[in-house]
Amino acid sequence: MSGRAGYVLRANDRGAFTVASPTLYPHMWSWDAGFVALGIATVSVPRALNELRSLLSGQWATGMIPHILFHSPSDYFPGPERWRTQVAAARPAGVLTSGICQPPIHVIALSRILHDARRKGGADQQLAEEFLRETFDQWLAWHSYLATARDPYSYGLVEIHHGWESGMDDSPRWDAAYANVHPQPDMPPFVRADLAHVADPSQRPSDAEYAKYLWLLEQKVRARYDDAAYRATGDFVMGDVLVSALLAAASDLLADMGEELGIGGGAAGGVEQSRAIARRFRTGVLRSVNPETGLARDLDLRTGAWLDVESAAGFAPLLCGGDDALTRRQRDLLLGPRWCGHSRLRWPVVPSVSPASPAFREQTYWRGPQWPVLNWLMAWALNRSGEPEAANQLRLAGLSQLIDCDFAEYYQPMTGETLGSRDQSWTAAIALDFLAARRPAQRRPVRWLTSELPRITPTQRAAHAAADPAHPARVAGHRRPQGPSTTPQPQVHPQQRPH
Ligand code: 9WN
Repeated sequence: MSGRAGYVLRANDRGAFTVASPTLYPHMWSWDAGFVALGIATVSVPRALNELRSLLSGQWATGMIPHILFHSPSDYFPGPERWRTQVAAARPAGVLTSGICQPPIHVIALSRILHDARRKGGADQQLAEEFLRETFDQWLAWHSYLATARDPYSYGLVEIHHGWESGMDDSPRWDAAYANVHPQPDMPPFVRADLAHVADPSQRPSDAEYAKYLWLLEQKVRARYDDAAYRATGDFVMGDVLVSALLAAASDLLADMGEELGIGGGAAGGVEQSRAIARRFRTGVLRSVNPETGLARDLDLRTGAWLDVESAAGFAPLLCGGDDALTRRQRDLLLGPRWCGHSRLRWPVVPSVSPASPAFREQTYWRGPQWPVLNWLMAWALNRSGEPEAANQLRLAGLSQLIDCDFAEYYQPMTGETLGSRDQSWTAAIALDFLAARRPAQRRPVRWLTSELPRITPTQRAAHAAADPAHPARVAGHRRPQGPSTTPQPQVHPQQRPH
């Protein structure tokens, strides 16, 4: 398996970067690149670092890392001519990109690469530490972009402007949001290219969903990719718990690595900024948890409504930590009969939506199928939370699922059938990482929270809306009046560092 995974990554290597898959996704995708880099690090630390270096070449002046870097022409749609990022002053020179972002997995990947490099020692260690010194400020700028431009009212949740930004394009997490997305007749016509690359169109989002994806893209262009302008005019403004949890975890790691190498010191330095970002978003994630289900929830920032959908994003608290009792509860839930332990699953691997949920669809994209990278994330989180046995259970099940070495994009959970693209880079990469299995469990209790978040009550949101014409609640109010959320707001109590 490891030989075949290596061949897949080698075949998808275009020199300084890896395409997400050979035909369906012939470009560099942001969060794919993070997983790819950590997998490649098991074989070559320098090549893994180059992957991240290439990705950073597309960073915008705002700090945003775009979700696609278009290094060469292809039939992928929507390509650069549709994104028209030349309207944005902040776009990078020298490489064409999309104009939205994806989950911030990169510094988590970098910490794994550094770990491998230190284990190998010598030139690898030197290269990795040098890379971190060189790029620390760029990673901090990326995280700071998410923490400011995408959380202007300090709610502790990263605001996303498109389902693609969540990485889980058509997840039922976003059904309520997309119900408010209305493509207008002046949207340029389009022809999809993705369906030519899959065996069965029902594995992909529908045409109606695509029209909405393209309409949001159009709204971003019309706002000239200015986040505040989009906030005031765009149809999709959602607080994403998974992105927020990854930001918290990645910010912790950036601070840890900075401290170890003596980078970004001082009270106003990068280490402190990273710690503050981690605290804010961890608190935001924890207070999104529905006490009844034990799952974290996304927040519709236009209406103030928490969204109860049984998607794998509900396990966000497992990724960022902060509440040991909740971590144990989520571990049991994840391994239990609504999730990995569901009796009809071919492999006990995390599905994108609980098979017990009415929203579950067994072969439609992010509506149920199993995505190996999600399983990797859960195993990583369990290891980090001091749950090595549970983590190993997911790792072994994940490897069993990949035994045919197709390295598919996603899997039919009941039959184990491969779906979507084959030879998907990130699937091969996580197989390499799972196979290396060289890392001891690292218990890292994280309890730092903040008491400084404003409460997301109707009153508080009204105050923010009154003060800011671009506040999503105000915009939603103008267009389609919504009742205030009546969901009780869970309280988060700040806790102290345990050691
Ligand atoms: C849109 C590349 C990407 C992944 C996403 C996955 C899919 C793109 C698409 O492929 O999205 O970004 O065209 O469907 O949903 O998570 O990064 O693998």
